[in-house]
Amino acid sequence: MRIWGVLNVTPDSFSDGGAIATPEAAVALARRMVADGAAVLDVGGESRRPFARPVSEAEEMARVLPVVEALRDAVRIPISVDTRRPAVFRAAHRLGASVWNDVTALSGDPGSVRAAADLGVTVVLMHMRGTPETMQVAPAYDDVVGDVTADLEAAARRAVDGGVAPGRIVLDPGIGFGKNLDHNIDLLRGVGRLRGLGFPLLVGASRKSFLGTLCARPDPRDRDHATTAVTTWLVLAGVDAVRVHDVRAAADAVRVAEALGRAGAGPAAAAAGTDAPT
Ligand code: HH2
Repeated sequence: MRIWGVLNVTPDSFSDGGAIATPEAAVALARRMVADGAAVLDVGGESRRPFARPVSEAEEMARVLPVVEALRDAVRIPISVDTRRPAVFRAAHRLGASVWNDVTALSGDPGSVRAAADLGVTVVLMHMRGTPETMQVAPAYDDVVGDVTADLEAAARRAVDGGVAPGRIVLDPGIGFGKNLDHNIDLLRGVGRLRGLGFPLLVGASRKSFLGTLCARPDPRDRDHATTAVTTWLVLAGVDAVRVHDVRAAADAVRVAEALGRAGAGPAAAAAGTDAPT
């Protein structure tokens, strides 16, 4: 399991808005995330929280590009940029970004698929119904796992048909994007079906509001323990990567869950006395 550290350079992100006001602050946080075990840093300049207002392309560039440039010289792990705009990603790519995280699954702009194909970068195709401004109004699915699987399969096909190499595609069910509490739970429980599409899976549940509802934690910064529980579940479910704010906690969860998974310490083994609980 690989850990993607979230670096939001936005004044209004739902859990950490305004925490990174300068490229220097981003570098300091990035260094800590790398030391804690991050495999990728995901830089975002436009909040995706429900009902968020879009920022202009110029404003997004002004937020993201200086941070990407500063990170390029400071860390050795891949830098991802969370943007729905090909122009922003192209500019970030020139400065060293090598992964495009797109919550619109390359449908946010008519030039998105072309840009991803031209640049040959790894691209995250995330599932969302509607836009951040509208997605939580009345999300409805026949069968959320089946519907998300079909939508992601279609998004991957669109990308491949447009020239994106299949080996460059990562899929993401888009926890919290046009989903209610039950949808999010069903998706996490059924994440194994998404693996059947044959692409690596990234999941971003960190600090999201369904965890606040489940655990009665209205402040997103109080949701890291709940996030860690989800990370453990995702390791055991065979997911390839998680996108989290607290990299250190996730790294510990991954180590423990992978050790338990490897030991085959499931209920049957424990009952047979083949695995001591300590
Ligand atoms: N979630 C958020 C943003 N980008 N990208 C992917 N691939 N998957 C996600 O689940 C995802 C994402 C929302 O979380 P965050 O970045 O913490 O907040 P905000 O969008 O308010 O900055």
